[in-house]
Amino acid sequence: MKGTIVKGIAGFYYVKPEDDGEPVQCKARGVFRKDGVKPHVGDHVVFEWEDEELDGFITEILPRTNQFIRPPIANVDCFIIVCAAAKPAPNFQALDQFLLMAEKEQVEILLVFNKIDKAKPEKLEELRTIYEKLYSTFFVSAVTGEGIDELKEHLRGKQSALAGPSGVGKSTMLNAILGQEAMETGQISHKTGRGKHTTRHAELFQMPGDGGGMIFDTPGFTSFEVLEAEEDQLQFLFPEMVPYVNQCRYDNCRHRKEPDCVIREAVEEGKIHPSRYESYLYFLETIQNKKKY
Ligand SMILES: Nc1nc2c(ncn2[C@@H]2O[C@H](COP(=O)(O)OP(=O)(O)OP(=O)(O)O)[C@@H](O)[C@H]2O)c(=O)[nH]1
Ligand SMILES: [Mg+2]
Ligand SMILES: [Zn+2]
Repeated sequence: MKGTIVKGIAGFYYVKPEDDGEPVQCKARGVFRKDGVKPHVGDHVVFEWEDEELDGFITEILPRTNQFIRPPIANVDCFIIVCAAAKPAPNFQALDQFLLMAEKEQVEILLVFNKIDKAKPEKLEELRTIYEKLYSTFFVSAVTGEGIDELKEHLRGKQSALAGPSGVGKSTMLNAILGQEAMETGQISHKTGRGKHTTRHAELFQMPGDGGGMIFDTPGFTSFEVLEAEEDQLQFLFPEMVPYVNQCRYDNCRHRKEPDCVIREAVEEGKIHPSRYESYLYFLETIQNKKKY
């Protein structure tokens, strides 16, 4: 039988059969351990399940389109990058870091600003100005449900992963999309600034209704390896910079202080937003500093 791993806990994998039905508790054949392959949530697998009273066995992991280490998930078709429009106030640098991670993977990106019920109109306008030209952008409230239906339409038939800092409302949004309390959510702790019900394992949920669609809720993508990009590749992760690449006076222009830099000109002319350029400079410096050690 074929299916998809929707959860992995303590050596067991829960495989949702392709032709529907409840997930089957499975073990992985020892052969994977020997080959150093670990089944990931999101993997499409072949499994055997002969006795309904007993566990099934995963016998084969089908080829992955992509895979991640932290969290260990596979076959992400689309990243839903979630940022709170308020509570906590958006941190552009942190948001851009999530966007860069997704850009590196060359998968579809949806940008969702949540908690619009708590945000000032000026803030929403600012977010719109910076990001709407760059990404498919949605403004939603996971609590009131505003904007959720429109977002849902874009998730049909894909495996989408929620990503974004802790406490922005990823799990709450997942519950709103699924129309059920699938994941525990929590107040943000004042001490740690993190959600109290911080998601601790990756899990893949089936969207209700026609057209299917599966959504990963994950514990934050904490280490992105964004900063392992080569410094000359960083510019390609900013979609608004791509049209200008290779047009500066110097071939190896890093778009910092070099003369005749078209990227800096584009910033001055308002074609690239200063906030995004600042992020670029920040990540460039971080990459360069990292190389020194
Ligand atoms: N006002 C308002 N609060 C929200 C909204 N969405 C989520 N929250 C609240 O924000 C807090 C954190 O929500 P979670 O869904 O747990 O956040 P998370 O992104 O899953 O956090 P981690 O699992 O720690 O990564 C909870 O108290 C939610 O009720 C929203 O649209 N509006
Ligand atoms: Mg969560
Ligand atoms: Zn330049």
